[in-house]
Amino acid sequence: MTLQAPSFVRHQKLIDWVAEVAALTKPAAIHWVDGSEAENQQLLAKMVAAGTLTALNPEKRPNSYAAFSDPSDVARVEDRTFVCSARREDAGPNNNWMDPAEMRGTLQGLFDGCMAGRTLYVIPFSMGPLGSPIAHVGIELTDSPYVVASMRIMTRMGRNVYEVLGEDGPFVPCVHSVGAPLAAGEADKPWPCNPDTKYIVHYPETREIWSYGSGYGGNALLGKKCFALRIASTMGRDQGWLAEHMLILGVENPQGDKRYVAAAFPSACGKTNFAMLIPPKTYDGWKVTTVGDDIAWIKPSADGQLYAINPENGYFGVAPGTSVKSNPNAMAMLNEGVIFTNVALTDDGDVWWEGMSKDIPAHLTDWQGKDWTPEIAKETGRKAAHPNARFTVPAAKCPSLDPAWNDPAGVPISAFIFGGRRSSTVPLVFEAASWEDGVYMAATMGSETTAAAFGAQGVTRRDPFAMLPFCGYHMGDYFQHWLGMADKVSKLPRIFCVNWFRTDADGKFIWPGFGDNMRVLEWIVGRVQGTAQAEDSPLGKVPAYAHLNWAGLDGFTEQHFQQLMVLDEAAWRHELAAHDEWFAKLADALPASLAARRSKLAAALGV
Ligand code: SAT
Ligand code: MN
Repeated sequence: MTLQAPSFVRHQKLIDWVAEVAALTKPAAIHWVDGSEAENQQLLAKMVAAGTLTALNPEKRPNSYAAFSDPSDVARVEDRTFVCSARREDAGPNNNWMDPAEMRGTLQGLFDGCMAGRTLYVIPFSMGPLGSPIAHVGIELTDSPYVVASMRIMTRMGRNVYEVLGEDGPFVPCVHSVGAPLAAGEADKPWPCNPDTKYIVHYPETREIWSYGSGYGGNALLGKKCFALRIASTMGRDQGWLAEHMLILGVENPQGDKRYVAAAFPSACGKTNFAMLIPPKTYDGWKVTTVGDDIAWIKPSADGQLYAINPENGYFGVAPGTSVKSNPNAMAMLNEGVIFTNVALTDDGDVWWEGMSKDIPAHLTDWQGKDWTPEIAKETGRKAAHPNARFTVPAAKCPSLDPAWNDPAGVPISAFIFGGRRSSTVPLVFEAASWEDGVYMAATMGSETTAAAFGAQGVTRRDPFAMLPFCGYHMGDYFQHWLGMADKVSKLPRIFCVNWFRTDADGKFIWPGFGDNMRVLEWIVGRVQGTAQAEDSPLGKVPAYAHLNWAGLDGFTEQHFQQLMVLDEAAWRHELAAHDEWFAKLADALPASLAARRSKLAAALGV
């Protein structure tokens, strides 16, 4: 094994750190990833030979692959995710905490020799456009070639990152192992991982990430939730900016007035679909463009506005439910050059998942390699694709990609939108009367659990700012940080709340959703531009029926609209009690102004 770094790496501290991790993990080889196409092809071929990847039929889906994970390794593991700040109270009630010294001891034991028989890959990556003042660099050390190929899509990855780093530039060190060392001569598994032991660990003070035992998604692609949200949120707290679980989209009206909005939704609330929305036919001359679908880094600029970048370079989207109806742009970008994980395979070497098409194939190989037919599904309830099956695809392939998506300066944000999945209580849309009111609504946001999520269905959980699993410090301090942004920028974005998921007495969605969300978006940007009308409500400003554009929407009446907007007294009494329960968990860290806002809201609602 050679420790010799290639000539394009001139950063001695980085070279020393790689040597240190290699001495601990004892890999068979070290590969300094350069990000080239030739290297990528070699890795892909190696994974096909190892059975990790299945090459799809090139006539159906060129340059595309399917991976199938171990059944123990299919999603983020929140109960195995830790924030190890020096003080327990800094991690807050929203994180699992362990003493950093104790955790380092545990991990030292686990990482000792954990890469035996494997290659240690050194991945240089930039979250955000290279050299952007909003971007930050990370280095991930991993023993998974699947992670290398995925990081090449999801981040700006390759040797030019070393030019940004120079000889002593800052980077976030990320160490990842699948936790499955190989004895001499031992055959590898197609999806190596550690079924019994998983740790996803963050040290916020030293800005380090250590991940053990999983090869899947946010557990292993450490630039995503671990760095871009948990570590970056603490960097934002210390440096005066925001790292958020938000999509970013552009809306341009026929007059050419263009605005950008950032929107936070919990999982399974249609974030990727909203980011790639195609307006209804009657919206001639309107354009919706995509900057990002999952994460936003937002910094104050000299002109008094907040500017956002998408720190990612690709989409790691949920496949099930993605169709030409729900997201035609996503379907178009999945035509080639995609890595799919845990989808089903058709008999002619293509992919399929639940909700992809009305016609259900007569026979499939499911994500676990078993025969699947509609009859088997009916009998056993077995899904062809795992509910958390994913596609990994470069952002550049998105047909609605915004021209400024790669702009190092970012895009100016005019509005923040917060939304959860609520079958009752929360109206289709409202505008907060002030920054503080908006922070209150985001801080108390709830969402109903879905069949895809672990636990009981239809239970409303608080998921403030859609950041509950991703805020790397005490949620009460995070709320205070948001409140404090009001002093950092002169042109604050407006704050809006939406709910696409209200249901009628039969449990059916009242709002048509998807492209028709444009009608709500038009009102939101109209409010920002000063052209859209509104009336007062206890929650803030709301549209009357006549204030929205209904052209071309058949079968949706004023009565439906009123059903979506009604404030039910009993439901809101219940809702405020849930806010109280959640706020009680934050104890002393709850900002006083949010507690005060709660009383004002109760009075306004008359509950
Ligand atoms: O697995 S990821 O964290 O990357 C995706 C998600 O859970 O939203
Ligand atoms: Mn997400």
